[in-house]
Amino acid sequence: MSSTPSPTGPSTDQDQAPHEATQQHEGAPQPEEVERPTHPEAASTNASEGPANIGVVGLAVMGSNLARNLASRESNTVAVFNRSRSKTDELIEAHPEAEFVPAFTYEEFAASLQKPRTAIIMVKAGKPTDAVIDELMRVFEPGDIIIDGGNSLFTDTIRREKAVSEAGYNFVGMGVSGGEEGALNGPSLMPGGPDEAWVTLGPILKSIAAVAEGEPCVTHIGHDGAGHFVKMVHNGIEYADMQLIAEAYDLIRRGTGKSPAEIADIFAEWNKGELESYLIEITAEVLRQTDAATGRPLVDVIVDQAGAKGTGAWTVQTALDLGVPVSGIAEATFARSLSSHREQRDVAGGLPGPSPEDFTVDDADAFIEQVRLALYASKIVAYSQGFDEIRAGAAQYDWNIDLGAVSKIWRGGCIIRAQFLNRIADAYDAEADLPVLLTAPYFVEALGRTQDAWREVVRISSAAGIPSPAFSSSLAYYDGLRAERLPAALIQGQRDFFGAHTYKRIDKDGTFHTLWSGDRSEVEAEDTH
Ligand code: NBP
Repeated sequence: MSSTPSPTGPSTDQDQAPHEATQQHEGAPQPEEVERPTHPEAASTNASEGPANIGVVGLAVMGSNLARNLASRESNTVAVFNRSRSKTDELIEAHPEAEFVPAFTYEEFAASLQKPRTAIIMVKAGKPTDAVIDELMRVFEPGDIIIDGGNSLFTDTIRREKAVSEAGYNFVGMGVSGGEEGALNGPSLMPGGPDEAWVTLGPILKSIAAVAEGEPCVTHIGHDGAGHFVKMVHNGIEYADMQLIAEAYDLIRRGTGKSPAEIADIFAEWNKGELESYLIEITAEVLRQTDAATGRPLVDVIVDQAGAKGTGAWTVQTALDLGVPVSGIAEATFARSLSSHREQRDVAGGLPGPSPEDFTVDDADAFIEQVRLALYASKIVAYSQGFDEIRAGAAQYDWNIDLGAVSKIWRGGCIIRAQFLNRIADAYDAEADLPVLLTAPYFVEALGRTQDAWREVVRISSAAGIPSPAFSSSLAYYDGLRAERLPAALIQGQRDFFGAHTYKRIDKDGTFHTLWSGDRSEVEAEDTH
């Protein structure tokens, strides 16, 4: 398959393994529709078919863990293949209990699978993925199902789906979240692709996905690139959530002088309430960690430059193309970039402004509660913006995405899993076409009770010279959204002045232009907005 250039697959540090999977797949609904042999020996009676109902190509950490997860379900027999033989041998040797069906050529791999052959590719996004698809198309037959479980850019998935389906195969781009631990114990799965593939694939994926409140964390997101699109936005929201948590920590530390270990206790306490989430949970663990070499808090010996693998940037770039303001995700992405420019920060260190070192609050407990409320309000904005982007993407690419179902499959297995996602599911259950998530009654109530504190935290951080880009931008977005009138009117006037871009009037239909360099009278004009 010809390959167009694409960013190398992001993921690892954005989508790292949950340290402790809170939602395992124990009790996952078992496949109902498909009866499969459970052991290699119990091979199909059809001599042209192999014993395995599912195959995995690419046996690095994600592929081998996903293969082990699949093999742990009685309903699955798993064929495995890797480019270099050693990884396959190691997997077979280390996990005899899994009863894998190993293959050492693509031909053997195809022969080991029942029809329709179903194979999940777990290799690097970009050219490696295209190379494996080409190989599978060479040895598979029309009707077989090729699944890309890597972190591919959704537009690549759309391109691949078109090419692969034109050749008669089914192609599914699938987002996999939860890192290596999730792959092994129960990930959140976001498959796209055709309905026909979902019939075969659905029961297999349900057997391995994380389970949240009795429901497997997998749903058929929509056609072609829908699954990878939703995974991309998931990662973007993850950026925003992490930045907000980091800002909350920074403000509390500077304002109250508490140690990282003391702040760990605060986060652990927050994790019992409405902020309960995997990211809050691991924040407490990271803050509590002491560096063995120096005896200092680990967070104090880590270089303050945040890395990124690219999904945040993809989310923002796509949002710009779609015209969706995802300011929280953008600020979080840019905050990482800013942190990484150490050379600029060194030069700019002496710029005038208040010194964060001089900042203390009088009432530490009251301030901590204000920060908690600001975090919750900003988090609502970040998720609302992310869901807006999914809605816009669905409209643009003609995907029928059930936003409530998306929020449900993020409740377990993935990095942004959180109690809070139940509230989002409720909101979309009550109104599937909700135009703005934060206008759902539950969130209106939450924003009502949090916003005084939110404003106060933004005011305090600004006065103290402590950067809080995600808190501040989410508040600005919120106020922009609820404003009856915006200064965009002036911008239209400016655009008309220098570029004759025209404007609409509030009091009559039509499109107008002022003759700025003439007598400044107004004329009706063609719409050039
Ligand atoms: P890698 O991305 O490092 O994939 C390498 C594996 O692909 C190796 O085993 C390699 O074989 C094999 N491979 C095959 Br088969 N054909 C290949 C080819 N033509 N070119 C290059 N490699 C080929 O593995 P990973 O870290 O397990 O990630 C797999 C996918 O899962 C990636 O797309 C990643 O972005 C995604 N993902 C990762 C996470 C995470 O937290 N790590 C989370 C979610 C998604 P070899 O042994 O011969 O080199």
